[in-house]
Amino acid sequence: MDARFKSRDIERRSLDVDGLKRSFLEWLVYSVGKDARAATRRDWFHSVALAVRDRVVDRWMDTTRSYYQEDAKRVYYLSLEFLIGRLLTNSLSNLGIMDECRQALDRLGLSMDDVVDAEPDAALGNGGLGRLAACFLDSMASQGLPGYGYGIRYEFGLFEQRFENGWQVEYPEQWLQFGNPWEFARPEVLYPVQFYGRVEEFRDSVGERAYRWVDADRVLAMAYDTPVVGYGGETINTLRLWSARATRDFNFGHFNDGAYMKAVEQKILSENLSRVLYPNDATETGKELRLKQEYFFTSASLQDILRRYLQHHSSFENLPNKAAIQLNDTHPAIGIAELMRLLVDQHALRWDDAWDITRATFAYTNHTLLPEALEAWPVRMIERVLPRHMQIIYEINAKFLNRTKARADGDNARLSRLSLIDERGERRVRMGNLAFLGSHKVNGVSALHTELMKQTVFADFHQEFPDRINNKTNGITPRRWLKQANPALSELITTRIGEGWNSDLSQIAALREKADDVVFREEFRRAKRKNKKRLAAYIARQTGEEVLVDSIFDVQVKRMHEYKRQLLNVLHTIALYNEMRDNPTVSWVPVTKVFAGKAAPSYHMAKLIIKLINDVAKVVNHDPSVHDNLKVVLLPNYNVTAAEIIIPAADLSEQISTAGMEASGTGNMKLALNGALTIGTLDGANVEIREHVGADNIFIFGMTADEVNDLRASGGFNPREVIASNPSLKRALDMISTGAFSPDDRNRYHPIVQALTDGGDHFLVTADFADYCRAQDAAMQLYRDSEEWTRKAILNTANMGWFSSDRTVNEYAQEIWDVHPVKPSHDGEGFR
Ligand code: 8GP
Repeated sequence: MDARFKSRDIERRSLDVDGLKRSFLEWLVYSVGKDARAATRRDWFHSVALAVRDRVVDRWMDTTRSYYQEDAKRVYYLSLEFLIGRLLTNSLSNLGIMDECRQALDRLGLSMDDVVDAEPDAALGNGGLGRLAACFLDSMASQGLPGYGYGIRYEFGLFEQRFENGWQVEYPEQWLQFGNPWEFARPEVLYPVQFYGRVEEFRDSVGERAYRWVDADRVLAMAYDTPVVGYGGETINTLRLWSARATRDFNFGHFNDGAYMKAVEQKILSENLSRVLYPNDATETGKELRLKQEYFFTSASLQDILRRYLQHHSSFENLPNKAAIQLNDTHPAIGIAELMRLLVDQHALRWDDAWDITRATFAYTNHTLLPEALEAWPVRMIERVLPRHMQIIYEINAKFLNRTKARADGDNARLSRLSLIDERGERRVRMGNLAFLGSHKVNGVSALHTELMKQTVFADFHQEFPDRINNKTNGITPRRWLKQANPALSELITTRIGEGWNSDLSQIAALREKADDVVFREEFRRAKRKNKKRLAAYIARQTGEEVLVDSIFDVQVKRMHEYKRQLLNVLHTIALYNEMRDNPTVSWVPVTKVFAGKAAPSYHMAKLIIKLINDVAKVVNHDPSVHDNLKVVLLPNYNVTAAEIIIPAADLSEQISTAGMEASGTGNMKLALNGALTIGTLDGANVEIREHVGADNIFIFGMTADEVNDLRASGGFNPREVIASNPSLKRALDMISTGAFSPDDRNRYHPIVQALTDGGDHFLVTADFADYCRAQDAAMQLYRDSEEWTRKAILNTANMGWFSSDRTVNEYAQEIWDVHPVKPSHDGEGFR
């Protein structure tokens, strides 16, 4: 081999400081095309990312080869969202070369923070469901599980949120504008995906009735692969995202006729499929383009999965032993009809065999019980866009209902609830029912949520298939959410208990005994304070507001939604503001209320709540009579990167949804792991967090899910009575309704006041207000005793081990997927 190539080859793998430094420079000069003097921070980021990527490629290929050679069963995680965030720190940390990289940059006169900050945040998701998918990728790779993520490579991720005059304004998120150094384009991995057209019936070679989908439009799905680096760098898995390509870039005929727009029209329309992520969290868009996106990535992924399977197999009966496909909510549920189509129409399997294979291959995770978020596509639309799939869905439904009818004793109401077609009003396909029926396992994401699934949306299905529903409580990756986001605390932890917790978070329980150690408490507080200073500086940069580092950082960060009850927090803020003004001589515990979160662009109420928070902030923050004891900030553009700064700095974690409405929550886990105390309702995973951290170390308040259910069933309550009996609530609401926070438009908040009063207060904000204030007071009292507070904070961190997503994916692997870790053989000169 040419000696020059050989030395370069070794260089690409070297992990020492000098080797890294030389690689950075080499990439800068020969790929970015800049000289060190002229390079911008972004140029350096690209050079560093490409150099780091070099160091994972061999291991990535080894991993893929091992899966292939062992013909291992793979799990395919199909998700319309992957909220991965930045990858540089993540890759360096999982490869174990963080310090080496820092030193190499240092020798080049560069700061690691500057380089890290030049990376855009990959926001290919809305919220919890998308972030969970990203945590699962990290955990699958870290556990050595053969796991692939499949999704869409959106050209524009979740919108960038800015505040203009206190209102949310959305801007396009151009994360790919300067290129993406982590991905590998695979122009040769291309699958056709069809839309529209019609179905033709014919007789196959043995004279059986068969169908083919003809006269359809075609779009191509092209793959982009991103390596997913597991902890320790042993396993490198793949996230494969599809991008839409037109079958023909350009119509020469139109161009020659001078119709220049028309010449490229088809290309633009086709490629719109992967243009943008729908910014809807828990509300359905009802748009044809969304349905097409769902089918587009599902079909391409299934074609790819079958291609991989057929490399080793010549018939399909083993598919469920070699592939587990997890549906991340119903967005990819059309895949059930698509796999049936591929098996029956293209591979000529018998219907019943195809159905057994399909059901044994798919499993479905439900992430929300909110009725408006349960997907139901108009039959009319599916008939037009995916005509063959509509027939298949009808067929699945007919066979199922026929079988069920025999046992249903003429209970037609029950049959119509079980049907895949909702016949009330415009006929619609219930994607949840399709996902349930086409899967061998269906899971909820916390113990409470899973129980509620059995009692509510899937009650009839649960009766029909009592073994199908199971629980898999969510988790979070401790690598990103403790090790990387909170170096101060994670270094402290490691000095005491070693670094085993990085790959086995249950080991963090060894910190329990440190809660009684005064020296450790002092160091724990010091780490928290460091993080609070970092957040205070960030707040100042983002909002211009100066906050007291020694105030309680009371944090509510999540999507803006009425059920998450940011309004309850705002009402408490106003009540506290009033108390502070009324009692200026009391020595108050200073409080900083930190909010962040995006609202769906069409969700007017959520946007109005954003404006209200900003309006309240304006009044409170500039009122000298509260002596800086209270500050309110709403940080713009909440995303993974912002979360990494906010979460480690939190003292109090707001998890205050109406009980029964938050499926699980994962922010609650990140905050508790980072030593924040939770103030929360018995909702979602809060219930399990209480069990783990201990009832003494969490502030629980409010109605339970059963109480909420009973109250609603009994016809609700009269919020006006509740308000009249609570003077501080009444005063806060009166201020909102009379324009104390909106002197320029006194009626601005009429819709909010209306919803909380005559509207019946569906989310029970007023009903839970008094108990919430009691819990807030208890938290403030406790904060005065900083030793006791710290003790409880340490116990939170120490008791959160179970909430690692490693535990969660292992449960999926054992109880749903039946996949096992594969140890890749690295025979090359890899590292470590
Ligand atoms: C979220 C749930 O709201 C949250 O409680 C849970 O922790 C998370 O999923 C992960 O399981 N649900 C969604 O993000 C969701 O339903 N989004 C889809 C509508 C887009």
